[in-house]
Amino acid sequence: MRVPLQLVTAEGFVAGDADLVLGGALLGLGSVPHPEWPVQHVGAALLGVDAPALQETWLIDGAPVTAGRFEGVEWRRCGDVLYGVIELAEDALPAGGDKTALQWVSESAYERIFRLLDTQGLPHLWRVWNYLSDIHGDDGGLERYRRFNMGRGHAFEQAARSVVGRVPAACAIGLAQGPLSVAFLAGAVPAVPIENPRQLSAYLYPSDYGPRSPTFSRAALVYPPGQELLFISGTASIVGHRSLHDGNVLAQSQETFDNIESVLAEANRASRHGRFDLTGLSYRVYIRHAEHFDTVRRVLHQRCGNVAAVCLQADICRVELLVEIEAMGGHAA
Ligand code: 3EB
Repeated sequence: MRVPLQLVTAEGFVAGDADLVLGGALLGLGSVPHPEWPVQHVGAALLGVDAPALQETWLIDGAPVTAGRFEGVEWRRCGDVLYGVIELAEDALPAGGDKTALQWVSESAYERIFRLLDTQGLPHLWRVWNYLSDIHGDDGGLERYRRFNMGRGHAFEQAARSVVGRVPAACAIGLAQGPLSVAFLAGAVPAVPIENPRQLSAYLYPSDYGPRSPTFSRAALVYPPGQELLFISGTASIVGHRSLHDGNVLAQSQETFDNIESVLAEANRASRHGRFDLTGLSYRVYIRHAEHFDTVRRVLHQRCGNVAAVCLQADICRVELLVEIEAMGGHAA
């Protein structure tokens, strides 16, 4: 029987049937075996789970899986859907430029991804997961997240991708350590980008937030064969372009769900195959301070019911933001 593209979460490490696996992520701390498919290591403490790590695995079936390693990008493909991961340490600096190491690896990671996608004939990035260490650290007079944005945006332009409008859903999260890590889903057909009327599009943020605006959409509808998936990007307590409720995790959590509800309503307007509901999505929740976990979880359950959620202690890309939440869902098309 054909398995639609679906994300399965398990405690610890599960070997699984490689013929059905596209790739995945390992969320948590400690060492874990590396399976034979691309895995993004998200080295952040899990909150509210006893296991040291959770394994998320994208299952798919329908065409033979092909796989490879291209310029450091580990990838697997099934039909017209491709998942890949690239991890780049910030130790290689090109000589003589004015780019910092992080800026350069950010640019390089995306350049390699776009070259792979062009080679594979699957040019459309759907969803990207970005992780970098010390996200607020200074990097040649600019915050590291801002350097990351300079590199990412430049690579989009170099690869002839739009930096406004048709851009992928994403998250960009700070971890205590580790290389720049970028995982992605891509396909043959473009994603349908969704914006949030409560928020200025991130690609239009003013230069107060850095010399180059971030390159992501608030959400994306994507179309693997026979399916419609919704990816809601990392969402925080931002209205317009301003962060709200400095120091108040309860109010930030509520504002975040107001934003998620709003972008979900936009997605439902654009959906071709039926509605998505808050209670039917699965969530990844990033919490800056572990002691805020109970408050955030209470708001999550008040707003969404008893949904599937993975909670991680991690840094959000603006210092004043205490929580960021992303979500996904899917149904038959
Ligand atoms: C925001 O709304 C919060 O740089 O890819 C959320 C999702 C955020 C994705 C990214 C950043 C990114 O601006 C931060």
